[in-house]
Amino acid sequence: MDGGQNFRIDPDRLWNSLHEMAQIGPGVAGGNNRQTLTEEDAEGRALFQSWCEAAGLSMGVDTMGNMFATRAGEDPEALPVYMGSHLDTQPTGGKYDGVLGVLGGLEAIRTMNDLGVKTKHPIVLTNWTNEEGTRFAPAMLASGVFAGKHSQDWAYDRVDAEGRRFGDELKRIGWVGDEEVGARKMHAMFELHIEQGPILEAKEKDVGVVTHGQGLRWIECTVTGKESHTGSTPMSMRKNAGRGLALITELVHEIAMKNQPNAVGAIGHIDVYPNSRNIIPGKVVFTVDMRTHLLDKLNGMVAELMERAPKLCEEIDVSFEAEIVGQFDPPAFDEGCVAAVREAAEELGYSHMDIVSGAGHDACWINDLAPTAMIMCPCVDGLSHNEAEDISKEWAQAGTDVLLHAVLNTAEVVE
Ligand code: HGY
Ligand code: MN
Ligand code: MN
Repeated sequence: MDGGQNFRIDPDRLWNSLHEMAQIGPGVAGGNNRQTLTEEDAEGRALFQSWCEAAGLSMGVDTMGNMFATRAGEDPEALPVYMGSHLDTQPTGGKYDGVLGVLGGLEAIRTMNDLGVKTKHPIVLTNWTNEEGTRFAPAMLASGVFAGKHSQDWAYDRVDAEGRRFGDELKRIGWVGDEEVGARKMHAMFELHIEQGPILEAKEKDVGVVTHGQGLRWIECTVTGKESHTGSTPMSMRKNAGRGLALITELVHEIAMKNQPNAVGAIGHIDVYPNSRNIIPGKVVFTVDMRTHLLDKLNGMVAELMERAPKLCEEIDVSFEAEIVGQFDPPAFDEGCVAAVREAAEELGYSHMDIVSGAGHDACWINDLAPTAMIMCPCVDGLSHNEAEDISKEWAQAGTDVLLHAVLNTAEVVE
């Protein structure tokens, strides 16, 4: 892109927008609790829509609540270049996970407007509904429906811990759009996201050029024993579902450690029933999260869990059931889009390295529909999904400058 070296975003404007959005759905320790389909999510969506309209974008919303803000191109027949990520957060989330990708895209568009840049292809900025999957499993639910991985009916029937349906909550907050999910076609898609890991900071790199992502399996397990009195039930007569959770927690850790390097496993979601101090747990429902970027290794990890967990439970006289409630295979991002990211970083003089994404992202599903790549910026101590998540303005600037250039180079600037 001629003169591209001079195309730089306004880091202060970006930083101000990030922190204005962070005021919506504050956490209790400086981060955010703006969970999907809550009043706070609706408030964040409304603010984002107002900013998009102020930037001259036209907003479309589909029946999963995905938001699409379009900047017209010179050739309306050309498929658009998409950017975007998600505005929903974890219950104890940070200010930048997902939000940087949405508001970084907005800043890129604001910069295009400032510079009077015209592109052949239209440009569309997206906010994907329910990327986190914490209130309504699985993660990347709405981008998954968009990519044809789940039916909308199945997605609408997902329920939260209080039994509220996704479809009812989306309607309640007033964000059921009229566009058919997945009807939109893309020329390419770029997602800017914080790394959520320690590599870029440790290697002192400004930008991560994401070549691949980890595959993920979320296995919801139910261990069933028998509720009884914690005081009067002899140890020999107990059917303690809590012990099943403990044994499987260690098993998941052991399987991940056996598959090093580049394999992870943990249990983050746990519901104990009846969860009374003086009742032996009769049932424990929990979700195993296993990930690696090698498909055969991932399938082997899951197979070992499914082979050994029932035996461990049988030995302590409790039962084991499991259901996969979320999954995607390791994505390899489009080489052309990855090259556009790498060239943009070089053109702008930012230090960069190739990296595999540890976390899942909407881009992982969109990668099955259109050429897709991701740009990552470092985060302090690699910490994320924690209210103390932090990045520097300079890191945000570098990632957004690279996003701007990768998108403009792909959307073809018209002189
Ligand atoms: O789970 C993930 O990797 C993403 O943060 N939803
Ligand atoms: Mn995210
Ligand atoms: Mn996240």
